[in-house]
Amino acid sequence: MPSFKPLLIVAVAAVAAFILSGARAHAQGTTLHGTVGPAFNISLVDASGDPVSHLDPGTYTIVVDDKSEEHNFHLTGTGVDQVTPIELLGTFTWTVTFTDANYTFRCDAHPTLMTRTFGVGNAPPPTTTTTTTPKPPPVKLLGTVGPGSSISLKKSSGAAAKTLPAKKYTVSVRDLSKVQNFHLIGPGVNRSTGVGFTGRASWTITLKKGTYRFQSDPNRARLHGSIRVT
Ligand SMILES: [Cu+2]
Repeated sequence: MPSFKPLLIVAVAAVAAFILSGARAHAQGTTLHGTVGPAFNISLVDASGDPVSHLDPGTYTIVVDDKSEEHNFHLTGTGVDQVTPIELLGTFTWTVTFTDANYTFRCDAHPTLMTRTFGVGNAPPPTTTTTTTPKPPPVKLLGTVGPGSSISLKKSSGAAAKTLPAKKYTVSVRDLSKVQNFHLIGPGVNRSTGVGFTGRASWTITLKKGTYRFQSDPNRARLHGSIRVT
């Protein structure tokens, strides 16, 4: 039956091609689907439609459906940087290899609103991208009364604290006199050392706009000063 032979060869070749393509598809791994738009939606889902939050390392086919002319889909991370043009609509297919790291996809036109992160392999869990600016420590002031008849309030530079910006301060007080005290009075603040007390005190205070006065109560006419807070 000579007519069967070519048919058999074609059939064998077709099966072989099918197996080979299947094997290649397997080697390339899973297909993920990215979507951006309409509105401010951006997503990356797996074959079952679940949002991608964690993947195994490997090679993936990513099919991105860019449904908006105002947004794009930008996938970045270790070894990966793929982007669709903002002004173009359409379907884009990428082959990417993810390694143990965190990856981000976002719209470059709306990077704070439209950003998602997922981890691959044993990468540490993605950290939330809230940027907390650390508060500066309170500025230090040095208040001194005594010895003898003297009172002062100084900045850490040694200059007299005459005008200060409104904020939090730490006042380090040295009361060196048994017959004077250090008393600071003004908006929201009324702190003092004892007249008979000698030693140190530390006050954390918030100075608000206005005028503050420091004095020694037994001698307030002579031993005093003021600060203007702006
Ligand atoms: Cu956008």
